[in-house]
Amino acid sequence: MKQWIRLSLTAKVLIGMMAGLAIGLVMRQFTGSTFIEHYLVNGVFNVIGQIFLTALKMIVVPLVFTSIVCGACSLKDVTVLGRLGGKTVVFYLLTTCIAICLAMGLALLIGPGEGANLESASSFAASTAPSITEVIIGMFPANPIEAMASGNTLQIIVFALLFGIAIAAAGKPAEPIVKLFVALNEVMMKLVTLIMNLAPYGVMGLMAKLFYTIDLGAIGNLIQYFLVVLGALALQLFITYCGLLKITTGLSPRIFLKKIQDAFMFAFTTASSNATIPVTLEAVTRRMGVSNKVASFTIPLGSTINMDGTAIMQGAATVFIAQAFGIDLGMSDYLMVIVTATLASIGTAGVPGVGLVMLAMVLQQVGLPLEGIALIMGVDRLLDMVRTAVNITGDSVVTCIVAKSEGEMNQQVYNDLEAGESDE
Ligand code: DAS
Repeated sequence: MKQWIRLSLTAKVLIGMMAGLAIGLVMRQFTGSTFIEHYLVNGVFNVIGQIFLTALKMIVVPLVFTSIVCGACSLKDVTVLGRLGGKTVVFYLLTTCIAICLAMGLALLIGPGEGANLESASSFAASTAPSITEVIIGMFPANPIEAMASGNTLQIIVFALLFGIAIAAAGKPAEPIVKLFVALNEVMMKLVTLIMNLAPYGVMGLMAKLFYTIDLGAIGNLIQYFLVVLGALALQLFITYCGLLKITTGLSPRIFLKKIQDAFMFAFTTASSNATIPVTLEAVTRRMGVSNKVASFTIPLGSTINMDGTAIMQGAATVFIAQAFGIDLGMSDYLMVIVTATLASIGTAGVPGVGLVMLAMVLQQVGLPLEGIALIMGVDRLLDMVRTAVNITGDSVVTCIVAKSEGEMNQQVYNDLEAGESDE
């Protein structure tokens, strides 16, 4: 027991993950047993996993609201926010476009769908592509309470920014509110640490159920597609992000990768950028020295509008499905995929499986058979875990780049490998 307490959170999560995987594979040997299915898979393991996920999601809205209000009201010069926001969005869109081009280039090179010769059959219910104007207008909440109740992250971000700026503009009379939100933010971070202690158990439950239910047969057929997506995700992680970080800030990518690992693991096991916001915020502020003023804006914003991992899946899947159904796509089709997948990621909330739903929108845009999605559904849950981890890593890299350029990063903390190690 004493050894367990001394272990780092990442080690505990990894042990929880391996234990869940092993339990899931052992339970597969007894598929069909009512006891296993009812009391274990959909009972104990499902409950533990869902409680952990729900607890993380429970704190996203209050944490995002308090940390952005805190960040915004400490911004003395509103133009800083304009410059900060502009830089953030430009880098988010840049990394997403690079991600899609990487994925489509790799899929065209490898040709994972070549020779499948599938025929088109039933259709897949698709959602319509939000136009640019709809996305922009939709960012402003008609009712901020409803935005919080429905977890509309983009609308919460916009309201919190405006509310925080108004507090700063109100000056002395609003000082008690500033103190209140600073205290609230501290409390929220403490709540994050408390909930993170549930992680190893929650992760074990999530993985046990996943490896009991996943269709292993499907993975054999799609191993090429699976490897293409993994390859593109790895290129984005180690080439795009590490290259961008080094070139634009001179910061060490090795230190960044070491310090992002807790958030990376959380995103991997929860497959939800939104649920991982608290952990990502802690990683970039306490471990990398980014000021809350920047992180409280860029991280929640990134978990909603910046999903490079998802864009990689959509780019690779589009090429894979076109090849599998023997459909030749032209350059204009590929450009349409880039625009649609980027828009799709802007309007997509960071929750499990949402990338697959938005893929329907991308396929429809280029006239590909929607049932192609059924082809990749079997392996999507596993890929969702990896691409979500890449999504939050992209958010964190851009946060470091923007913070460094704004002089809002304590480089001493960044370079200190022990800084902000989560207290076990
Ligand atoms: N799971 C989503 C996220 O939280 C990504 C996806 O579905 O592609 O980022």
